[in-house]
Amino acid sequence: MLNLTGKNALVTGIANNRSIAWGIAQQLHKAGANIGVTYLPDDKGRLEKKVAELVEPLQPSLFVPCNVQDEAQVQAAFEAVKGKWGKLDILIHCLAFANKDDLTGSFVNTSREGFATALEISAYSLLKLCAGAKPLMTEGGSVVTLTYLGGVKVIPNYNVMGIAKAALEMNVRYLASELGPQNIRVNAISAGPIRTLASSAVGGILDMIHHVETVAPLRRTVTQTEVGNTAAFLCSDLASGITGQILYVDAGYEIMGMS
Ligand code: NAD
Ligand code: 0WE
Repeated sequence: MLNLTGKNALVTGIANNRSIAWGIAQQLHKAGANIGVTYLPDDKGRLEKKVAELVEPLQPSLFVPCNVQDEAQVQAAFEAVKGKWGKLDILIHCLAFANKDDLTGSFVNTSREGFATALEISAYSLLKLCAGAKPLMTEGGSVVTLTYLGGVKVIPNYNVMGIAKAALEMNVRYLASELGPQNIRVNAISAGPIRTLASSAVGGILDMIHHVETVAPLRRTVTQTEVGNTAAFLCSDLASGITGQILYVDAGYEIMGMS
């Protein structure tokens, strides 16, 4: 059975109760894992307070700031893991960012800075977090990241995020290859569209969700809990033979050739 008792799991990307990372954290906790949470610090500490209140029921043994653009914060986060837990078993990478301007209109006009920002936060960060996790995953480990179909097929307005997700998915393969000998598995979940803070900030997400509801084999979208259950599976011994994979949790939408 799925059992994560005694496993230490660091979860990034919780912003609110709609975050996919929150769905994952809850399912990892349910399976018995010890939870550590990182959050994106802001000037007024508002997000910190909100996230702290939200995750309280999971009694996280770690709660640390980690802006992935800040080397020192990333390093400090893993220092905290080392000090508190000694070893790490599970790393959840569940964050992405592109400038809002770059998620509408003309892709060809994406700025140099906008391109770099999206790739740095959404793709390079996986590699950076894996570098921090590697020396702490002394008994092997499992890394799970979140991707989207827009990294493989053209989805209107996803634009530079599509390039970032393509890079993220290739990161998964190179990381899986390099970390495999240490029994660290690296996989991605490609989730169908879900209403979250990030997706709701994008125009037309409701139309996209409606489209999936009419076309996907299961005639619906997926929930944060379903993504969380898949993440828990990937992090468990039940998935001990799986690495380097992109697993679609999208109600089957990806297989359809005509809509
Ligand atoms: P969300 O807004 O809840 O989560 C995004 C997170 O990224 C936030 O917690 C935010 O704080 C964090 N973040 C942004 N910049 C950061 C930085 N510099 N350092 C650290 N953290 C930073 O939205 P979500 O939809 O749950 O997104 C989580 C992941 O799921 C993303 O990778 C997204 O691409 C992916 N995804 C989302 C959907 C969807 O439809 N919602 C579908 C497929 C994949
Ligand atoms: O990966 C994502 C969302 C990524 C995202 C969203 C935002 C909105 C607010 C990254 N950066 C930002 N920056 C902001 O300022 N998804 C998979 C959800 C999503 O985003 C889309 C989608 C879907 C689905 C954008 C265009 C089209 C479809």
